[in-house]
Amino acid sequence: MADNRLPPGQVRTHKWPVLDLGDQPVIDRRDWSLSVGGMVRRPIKWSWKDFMAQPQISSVSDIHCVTQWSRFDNRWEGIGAKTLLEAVQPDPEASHLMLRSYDGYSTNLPLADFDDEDVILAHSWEGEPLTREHGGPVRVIVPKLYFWKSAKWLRHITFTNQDIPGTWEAQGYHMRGDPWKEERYDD
Ligand SMILES: Nc1nc2c(c(=O)[nH]1)N[C@H]1C(S)=C(S)[C@@H](COP(=O)(O)O)O[C@H]1N2
Ligand SMILES: [Mo]
Repeated sequence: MADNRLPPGQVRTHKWPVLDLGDQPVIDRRDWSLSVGGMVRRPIKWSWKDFMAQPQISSVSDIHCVTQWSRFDNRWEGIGAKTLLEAVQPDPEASHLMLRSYDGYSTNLPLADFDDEDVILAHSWEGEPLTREHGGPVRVIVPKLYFWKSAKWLRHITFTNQDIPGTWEAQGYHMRGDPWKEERYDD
C-alpha cells in the first residue's frame, strides 16, 4: 500500500542520499558521549559504554526528507526515546527538546513528538553500524517528522519550556515539520 505511505509532494527512492552541512565529523566511539540536560530531574552524560549498556530496541520506519525523497523500511537499532526519558525524568514544565550535534547542527522538536515508541537513538542501520556519513556513532530518528529533525552525530540534548529554532528552523524551515501536513517552511 505504497500510496498510503507516501506523504504529499514526496517521491520514493531506493537509494539513501547523504545530506548535511558539509562537515562530517570523525568521532571515535571511545571519544563519543551524549549529555542530556536542561529541564530534567537527572542530567546524564553517557559514554559509548554507558549508552550501549541501556536496553536495546529495533524499529522499522520510513524516511521523509523535505527535499522530497522518501525511503521506506529502514531498520534501526539503538536506544528508545522512552528509555532516555525514563533515565533523565523531564520536568513537568518541559515541552521541547533541542538536539545538538558534533558538526554544530541543531534542531528543535516537541517533547510530545520525541516521546514515542518509534523514536530511537540509533547506532545501527540494517544490522550494520551507522556509517560516519549517515551520522555515526549515534543519530536520532524521528519518523513522524521530516528527516532534518533526525540529527546525525548526536552530542547533546537540552529540555526546555520554549520552542527555540535550530539550524534550519532559524532559516525558515517549519518549527515542527510534519510531512503529512507538508510543514516544510514557515510561511
Ligand atoms: N548533525 C546533523 N544532522 C543532520 C543534518 C546535518 O547537517 N547535521 N542534516 C539533516 C538533514 S537536512 C537531513 S535530510 C538528514 C539527512 O540524513 P542522511 O544524510 O543520513 O540522509 O540529516 C539531518 N540531520
Ligand atoms: Mo533534509
